[in-house]
Amino acid sequence: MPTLFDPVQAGDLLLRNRVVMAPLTRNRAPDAIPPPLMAEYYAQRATAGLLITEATAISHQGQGYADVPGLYGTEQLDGWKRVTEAVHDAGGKIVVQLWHVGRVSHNELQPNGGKPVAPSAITAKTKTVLLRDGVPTFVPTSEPRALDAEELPEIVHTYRAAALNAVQTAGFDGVEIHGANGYLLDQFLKSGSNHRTDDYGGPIRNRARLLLEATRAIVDAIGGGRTGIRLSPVTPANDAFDEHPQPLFEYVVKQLAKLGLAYVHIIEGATGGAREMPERPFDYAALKQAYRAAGGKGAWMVNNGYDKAMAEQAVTDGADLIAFGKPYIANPDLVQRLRTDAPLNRPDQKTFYGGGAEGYTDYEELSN
Ligand code: 8OZ
Repeated sequence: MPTLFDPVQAGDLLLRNRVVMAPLTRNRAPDAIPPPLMAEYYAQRATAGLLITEATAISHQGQGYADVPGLYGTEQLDGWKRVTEAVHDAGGKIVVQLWHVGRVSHNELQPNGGKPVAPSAITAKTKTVLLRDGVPTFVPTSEPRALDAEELPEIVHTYRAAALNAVQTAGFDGVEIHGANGYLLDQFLKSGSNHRTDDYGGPIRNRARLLLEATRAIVDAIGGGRTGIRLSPVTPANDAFDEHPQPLFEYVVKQLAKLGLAYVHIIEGATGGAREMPERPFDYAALKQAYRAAGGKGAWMVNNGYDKAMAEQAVTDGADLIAFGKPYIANPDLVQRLRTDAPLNRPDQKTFYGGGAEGYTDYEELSN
């Protein structure tokens, strides 16, 4: 029986253990450019089997928050190159999370101050963060406009271009498609945010179309073995809601099973919150079974509130990878701490979003 600390193959990626650093938004990239400090931050955590970067915008239109990084400009790519080199020098593997926020944005962050885009013109009941006089400030998201069907091929193309840039220019080992947490692809998937009447709305196969088109385009460009995807069937994050998530997500993973992905990454329950929501039940074992029965060979990655005991149990139950979020903010050497049952540093909420080195690169490592 493998343990959390044994190597595992995820598509083309041979990972040295099953501990993954989950994507964590940290808002420390002014002008969407990863600064040198970010290279230090990720390199400190390079003993993870896999690092997944913070969500990274594939286009200006895909931006939704102050000081989050992008992957569409030369300086952004140069900044990421510094990150991937530092991680590789430290012996780690790193993929970038490809992000289009859709309606979770604000006019002030959009090209020419325009409306954010969405499947339908329905404002998300959620907030984003803008800088007001340099101070990160929560503000309600703006009213979006519904995308024309004619605009969707361009968005698919943008995902493809970002994946190519990620691998060829920025030096990433692969990409993770952000299909979770109420952002664009999840907005299309779910009935609460998608009221379209064209080929991209209505029945499940239509609502899943954009996510699958984007995934196929990326797989075509960089190979399935370097492509992962993150899904959150029942999270309420960013006003996400679907009436029938079980058949929706079983359909999605059955289609993904044909694409030879490196991994499928599932957020169980409410992102960063409750794993069980009585009002939103979901059968995760059935989801995995649907993927495997359809021929899916990718690594199965689980996330949300795991500690060592839960992670070991999940590996015993057949999960291939466990993604840790908040523990990775405060414990750059999380793998060693888990291995030796050392106590964990506690993350400081005040420095999660924005700022500099404090609460970012200054968490203590165990002395060897
Ligand atoms: C926290 C703050 C802002 C964005 C996600 C990208 O939930 C995020 C995010 C998280 O996936």
